[in-house]
Amino acid sequence: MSKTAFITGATSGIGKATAELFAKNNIRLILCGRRAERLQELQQELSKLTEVTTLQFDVSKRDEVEKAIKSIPDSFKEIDILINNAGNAHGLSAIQDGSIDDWDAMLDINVKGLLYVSKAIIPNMIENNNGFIVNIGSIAAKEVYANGNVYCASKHAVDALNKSMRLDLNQHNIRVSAIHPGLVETEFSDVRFKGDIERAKTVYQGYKALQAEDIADIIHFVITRPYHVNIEDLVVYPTAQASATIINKN
Ligand code: NDP
Ligand code: 8X3
Repeated sequence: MSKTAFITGATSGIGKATAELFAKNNIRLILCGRRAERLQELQQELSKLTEVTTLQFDVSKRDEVEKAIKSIPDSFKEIDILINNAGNAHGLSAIQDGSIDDWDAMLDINVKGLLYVSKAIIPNMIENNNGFIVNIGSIAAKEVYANGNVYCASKHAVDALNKSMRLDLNQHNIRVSAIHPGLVETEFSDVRFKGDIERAKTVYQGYKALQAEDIADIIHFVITRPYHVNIEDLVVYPTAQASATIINKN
C-alpha cells in the first residue's frame, strides 16, 4: 500500500519540488497552501502519477487548519508522513526598525502554524503507532545573522520543537527529522522583500544556490531510510556558502 504524505507549502519552492518527487515515487499526496489556483494546477499535473487531494488554508489561522484537516476525505485520513514546510521571512531589518506586523506573521506562520498542523495530525499517527514528521528549519535555526532577528528566532523555535517532538513521540514509534537548508533559490526572497524582485534576485547571484529539487531529494532520502533509522537533523549549504553571511561569490 502506498504511503500518504501531507505537505504544507506545496504551492511553491521546496514544498512543490517535494510533491513532484513524491508523486514520481508513488506516494499519495495531500497538498496544502493558500493559493487555490496553484493547488489545482499541481493536482491536475501530479494526478497523472499518484492520488492527490488538496487543502486550501492558512497555517497561521487555527480554525482554518482544524476545519481543513477535518475535511480530509476518508481515503486520505491515514497520514504516514507530515512535511512541515510552509514558512517565510518578512523583512530584513535591525530589531529597532522591525515591523511588528512582520514579526507577528513570522511567528504565527513559522512557529504557531507548524504547531497547529502538527497538533491536528499527530493523534492519528499515535493511534496508528506509525508516522514520520519532517520539519523544515533553516540555517537560521542554527545561527543568528544581523537583521535576521525574528526570522532566526522563529526557526530556532522550529529546531527546539523538532527535538521536543522526537522526545515526546519516540514512545509512539513516530520518527521526527529536521532539515536546515542554507540559501535555496525559491520565492522565499520575493516574499522577504515584499515583491521587490530585483532585490530578491541579487540574493542568488554570483554563485550556485541550492535548488528546491536538492532539498526535495534530501527529504525523500530521509523518509526512505529503513524503519530503524531516524536522521534527526541535517544542515545543508550550497557549496559556495560557509555560513549565513559568508558566501563565495564570483
Ligand atoms: P517559497 O516562498 O517558495 O514557498 C513557501 C511556501 O509556504 C508556499 O507554498 C506558500 O504557499 C507556503 N506558505 C507561506 N505562508 C503560508 C501560510 N500562512 N499558510 C499556508 N501556507 C503558507 O519558499 P521556500 O520553498 O524556500 O520555503 C519553504 C520553507 O523552507 C520555509 O519554511 C522556509 O523558511 C524554509 N527555508 C527556505 C530557505 C531558502 O533559502 N529558500 C532556506 C532555509 C529554509 P501559499 O503562498 O500558497 O500559501
Ligand atoms: C532561509 C535562509 O539565510 O535567509 O532560511 O535565513 S536565510
